[in-house]
Amino acid sequence: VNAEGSLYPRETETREVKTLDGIWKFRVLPPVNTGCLGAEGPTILMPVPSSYNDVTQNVLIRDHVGLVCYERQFRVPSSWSLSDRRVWLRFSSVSYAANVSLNGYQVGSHKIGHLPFDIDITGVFRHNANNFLTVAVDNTLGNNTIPQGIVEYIRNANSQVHVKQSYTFDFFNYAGIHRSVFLHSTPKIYVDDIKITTNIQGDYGFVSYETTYKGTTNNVQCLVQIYDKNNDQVAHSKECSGSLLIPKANFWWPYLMDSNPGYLYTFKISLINSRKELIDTYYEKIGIRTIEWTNTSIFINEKPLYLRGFGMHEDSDLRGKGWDPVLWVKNFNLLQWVGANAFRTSHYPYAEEIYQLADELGIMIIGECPSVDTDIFGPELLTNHKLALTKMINRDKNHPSVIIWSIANEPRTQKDPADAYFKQIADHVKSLDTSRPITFSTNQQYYSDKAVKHVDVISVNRYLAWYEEPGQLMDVVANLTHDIAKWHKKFNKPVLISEYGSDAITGFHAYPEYVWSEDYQLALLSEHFKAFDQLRPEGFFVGEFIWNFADFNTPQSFTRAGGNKKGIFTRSRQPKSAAHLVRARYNSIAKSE
Ligand code: BDP
Repeated sequence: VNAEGSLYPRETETREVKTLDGIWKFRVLPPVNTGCLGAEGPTILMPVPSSYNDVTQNVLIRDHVGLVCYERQFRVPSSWSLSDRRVWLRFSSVSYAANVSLNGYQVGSHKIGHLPFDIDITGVFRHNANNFLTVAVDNTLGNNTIPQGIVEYIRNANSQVHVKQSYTFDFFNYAGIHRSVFLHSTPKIYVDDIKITTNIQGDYGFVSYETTYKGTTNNVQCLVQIYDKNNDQVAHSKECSGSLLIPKANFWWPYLMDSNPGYLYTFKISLINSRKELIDTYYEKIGIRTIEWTNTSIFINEKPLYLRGFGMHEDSDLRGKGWDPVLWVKNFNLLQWVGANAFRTSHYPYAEEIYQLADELGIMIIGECPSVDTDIFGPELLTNHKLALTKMINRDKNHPSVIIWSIANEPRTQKDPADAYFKQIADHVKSLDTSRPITFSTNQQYYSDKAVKHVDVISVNRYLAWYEEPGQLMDVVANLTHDIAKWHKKFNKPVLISEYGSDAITGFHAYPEYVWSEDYQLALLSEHFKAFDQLRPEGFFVGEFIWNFADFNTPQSFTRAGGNKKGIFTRSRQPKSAAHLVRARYNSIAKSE
């Protein structure tokens, strides 16, 4: 791998992008094979992007553990073969691990699905001929992968052995080429990265930027220009790194807090050679806003924030975790319909296009790294966990929508080693970005958690009247208000509830309310709302996130009826009864802002 893929592939005056999405060839490898090169036998058709699990009629493909191979051919435009060009392959997400070969040679490999990687194939691809691309994908999760899993060998009474992947997290371990694959071309000397941070003062906006380029040691000049929504230039500079002032700036505001939420400027960087010729140019959408936090509150543009939203998943029928613009434009329409202003990318970084939509619509994101149920806190896991955070922050750092980093979900923070482990994780994130607060979702108690002290915001997952005392709705308000207040009292930090909810089977009604019915989900949410309304005036409670936005698939278990049914929308994105209640609440909170 030659690059960590910080810049999204975009067409500009100097760059071209082709998609390699479409129907690829696919085969499942028997366990004896260690790679795809030389693999023989029939292939089947497989769409990219998609998880492979739910596309076929074959249970062995759905539940496969180990390697699969994706193959396709492509040709490269002759203009890309010129000596001043580079040609790249960009994989937006291959879960979990990928080995990429081109024309029979390995050209790159990557671990940690959910995050992109770029491979420079200049000098390797064939000009004027077909190129054979093979991607070996391994979905195996072990002790030191992020997230962790266990591979078991199950022996039956006839001594036949089969392999089983087990894991404690509660979503199906979908695998495959999950997001778009791009073939793209940049100049040989190219803009490699851009880092933006913003500040405000009165109605002034400040944009601090650092740009880096690669491919030469010669003197290259930069030209930085910032354009507003009408394409009028509002600032410019010849410095490759610096700070620009924008008078009367339009700030980036969240959805419904302002009549013009999600205002984006375009940051343009151009590299220019000594003959004053354009070498490379790239455009990044940016929002001007500040995030600040104290021991009680989070502020956006100096205004206190109250977050109302959901934990979500990348999940849908047939495509599993495959990026799908139809699904996500619908998801954002539903978020707006219901009046939400935020969601958490539980439990991994989502497709980059999703953050682009959130930037544009003013929906705030708690960006979570793919560490779920972190346990056995060894040095190798720590290294991989830090790497996952580095890659995530590298990819997502410029999105105004991302307001908080979540470093894990429900790690086993009651254990002593979690203290030192999470101190190092938190320090690592702070060394990369000090402009956003950090959190993780804890399911521990205020008296047992050993790691919350290392983060800025406390996010609590609680399943009152569901996993704890199912059916006992009458105690929710008293117990939840007591619990949340204790967290603040002990740690003196802002607190939000990052998960709560109950499963509801669409169309199952039971009144008086009974677990698993739509009526029970509605009543359970409404008891929580009473608790939140008591907590808000206390001044340290900063947000409520329902688990979950929509129903989603999980591993098979007798506690899951066709997956997790805690969505307020079904898996096909239709509202359950509770959605209407949430809509009334979220919109009325928005009106009071
Ligand atoms: C929480 C997990 C979440 C699960 C949820 C549930 O953070 O991933 O889906 O429980 O059981 O503990 O519904």
